[in-house]
Amino acid sequence: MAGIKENIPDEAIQRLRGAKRLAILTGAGVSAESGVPTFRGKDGLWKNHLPQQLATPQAFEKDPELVWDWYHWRRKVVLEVLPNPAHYSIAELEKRVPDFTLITQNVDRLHLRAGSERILEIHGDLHHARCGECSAIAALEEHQGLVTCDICGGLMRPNVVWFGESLDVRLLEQAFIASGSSDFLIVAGTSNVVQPAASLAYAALENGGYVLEVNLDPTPLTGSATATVLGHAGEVLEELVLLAFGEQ
Ligand code: BJW
Ligand code: ZN
Repeated sequence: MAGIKENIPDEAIQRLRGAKRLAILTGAGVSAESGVPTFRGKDGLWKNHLPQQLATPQAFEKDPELVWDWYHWRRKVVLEVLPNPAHYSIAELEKRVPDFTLITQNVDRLHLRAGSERILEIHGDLHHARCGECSAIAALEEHQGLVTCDICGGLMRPNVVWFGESLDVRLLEQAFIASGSSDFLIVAGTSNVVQPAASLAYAALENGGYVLEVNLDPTPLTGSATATVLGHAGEVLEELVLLAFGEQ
């Protein structure tokens, strides 16, 4: 697309090319071009429910069947779509910079399917359930409706992190170490409003890292990021890899 190349600062290209420790934080916008609805976009609504209201322990307590139906639907959606150039460009960057960490808020596993290996899924994933009674984890396949535990018979829940719940301490620590010690952090396709993920970019900035934001629109991070490129993540990241490392 005309203009993308001109919008990527030369300094970002140089710094990425020379990066020793690269971290990338992704959000729903990175999967948007695959056809996965974002959380806060106008396409995020499901049967008139706001995602922000379904992704809570309170919603599950009140109506577990409704919440499970939404997660089964989302699992089906992500299984029917393919990774896009944003996912593939990120997988390519992992090959170019040996000290690499991908931190994703996405639960769709599209990064894995695109070939990324070093991934911290800090908000969990859509393809597993966790028992509310015995904490057993089970893979989801043809499941529909409420999911019960094969081990104890208890009600299972999606293996994701809802609002008000703590993230896995070990994963979160690794995410802060990776972003805080990175010399280059790309923050792509996230509204950067959900904590603690939204603090990762500031950890990088405080330690002198170059933070390149890629988003369709400005976010609360935009004023603080070293640079922001407004555009589709697939196009911008593909161009960035090309400019920094040549032909893929
Ligand atoms: C494109 C594009 C294209 C589109 N190319 N770009 C401190 C202060 C205030 C509040 C809190 C705080 N600490 C904790 C909280 C409470 C809460 C929170 O952050 N609330 C804020 C909303 C105010 N956080 C929590 O509850 C967290 N728990 C926690 O911290 O525990 C301890 C604690 C609890 C309570 C108080 C204090 C401490 C847990 C957060 C878990 C978030 N879970 C979810 C659901 C996961 C499972 C599921 O998917 O169902 O995670 S919510 C949802 O938001 C999901 C996402 O991963 C997450 C982030 O969304 P994301 O990815 O940024 O998507 P969008 O839709 O918001 O943005 C998409 C962006 O892409 C947009 O900017 C578009 O422009 C862009 N875009 N197409 C490039 N093609
Ligand atoms: Zn159980």
